Amino acid sequence: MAFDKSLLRTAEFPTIWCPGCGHGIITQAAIRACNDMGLARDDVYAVSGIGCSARTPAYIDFNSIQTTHGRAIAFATGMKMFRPEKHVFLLLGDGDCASIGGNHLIHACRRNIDLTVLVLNNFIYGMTGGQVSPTTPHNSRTTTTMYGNLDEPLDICGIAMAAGATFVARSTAYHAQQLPGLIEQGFRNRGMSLIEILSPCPTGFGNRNNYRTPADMYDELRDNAVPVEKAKNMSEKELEGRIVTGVLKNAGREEYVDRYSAMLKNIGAPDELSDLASGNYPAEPMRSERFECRLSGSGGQGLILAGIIFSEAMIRQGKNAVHTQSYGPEARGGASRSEVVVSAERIDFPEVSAPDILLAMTQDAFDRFSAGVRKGGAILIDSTLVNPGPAAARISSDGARCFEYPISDYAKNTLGDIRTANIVALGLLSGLNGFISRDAMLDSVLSRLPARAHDLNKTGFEHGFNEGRAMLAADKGG
Ligand SMILES: Cc1ncc(C[n+]2csc(CCOP(=O)(O)OP(=O)(O)O)c2C)c(N)n1
Ligand code: SF4
Repeated sequence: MAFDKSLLRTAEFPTIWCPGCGHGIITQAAIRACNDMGLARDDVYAVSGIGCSARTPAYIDFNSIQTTHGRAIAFATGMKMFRPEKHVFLLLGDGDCASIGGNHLIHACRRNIDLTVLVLNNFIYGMTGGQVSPTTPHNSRTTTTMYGNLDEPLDICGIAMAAGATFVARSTAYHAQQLPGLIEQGFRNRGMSLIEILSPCPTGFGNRNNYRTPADMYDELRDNAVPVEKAKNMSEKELEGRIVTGVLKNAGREEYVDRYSAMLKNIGAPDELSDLASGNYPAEPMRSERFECRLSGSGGQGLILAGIIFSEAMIRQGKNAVHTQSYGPEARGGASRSEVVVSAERIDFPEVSAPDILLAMTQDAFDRFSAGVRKGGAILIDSTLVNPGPAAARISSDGARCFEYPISDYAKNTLGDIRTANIVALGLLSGLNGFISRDAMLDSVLSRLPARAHDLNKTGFEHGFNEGRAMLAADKGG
């Protein structure tokens, strides 16, 4: 069994773990499993939530991420969908996995997504000082069950099996020799794998439950373990208080990412995208590899739709584009934001940090976002609703340009339909930015609207485009 120390981030040592804690043994077993499979550093993503167990990715030199408490499976699902070729494995505490994250666990098992979840079950919330967890044994004492735990412990493996995980196993930190093999089987299973590993917590659990030393806790794991093959011939009574170890379930079933890929193929998604990306739309090249756009205002102004249209226009032009949206709980009137990242390259980070273009269609949006525009970028203001006031001088001294147009007034009073304001704004943005093809944007607008709305919106878009071009010419001239 190999152990490649170069996979440890020794600069992070010493670890935070207390003497006798089982988490270090499990970390070592995970590294051994990767070594035995010949996995390179870049083949593996390690994901955790929050807790003593969740510190493990900090000590292993894979691509690692520590996420929020209980949400690691959700993050890992996104990572697996985006990079299906990677081995994504998780290191979760029993609280992380079965309390706050219990729902994510159930649904990941149901989907049979290709994740390997190691549950470091120490029967307690270790990091926060030893509160009761879903796996705390009946009658055990914790800081929140001082007179003994009234609840029965949750069987995490049982839940995973019932919910549809395809590989489920159990072991303990005492069984250090057995662990790498089980973890390797989990990695090799194409689907959801869960390996529960009982891990002594002398500080939070042992001290309160009459274990004299950490070694007592390991002795108990040794003495109570029963291999699953032997357990099959034992009665329920004989199994009381015993730990059934080994592979509890190993049953293949179609994996989620594979099903998703098959669906994309069936609906012809790749062809559809390449049809859209016809690339026959002349436009100036973008100034930078990555271009960010933020469309901000309030609910009901059509900014989410505008963001989708913007992204699709970029794809038509042969670029990659990612659209994200954020809006308040109100259907109308609450803050609304639509963001688009455009790049000729693959987009790894989908969020806008310093936009090249900001559209502000409410005063609140302008006040919140105008300071964050990139140097050399442009702000388009709906002057019907926004007064830039003294901020305009600051914006130009920051190196951004501010353009104003009465978008809402024109949509409402000239076109006679306030709902066209978002399309007028897209016309203005296209006119102001040479790298946006007028034809690509207009085709995207029309493809997203019903035929009866085409004429009005085409008029609004073209008016906006011409006004944008005129403002740009005046700006350059000035
Ligand atoms: C959303 C949220 N809720 C609560 C906490 C506080 N918190 C931090 S770790 C933890 C529990 C840790 O227990 P477990 O997941 O079993 O891991 P262990 O520390 O025992 O390894 C809690 C409740 C938090 N950080 N975030
Ligand atoms: S509190 Fe418990 S789980 Fe946390 S490091 Fe210490 S022994 Fe390990």
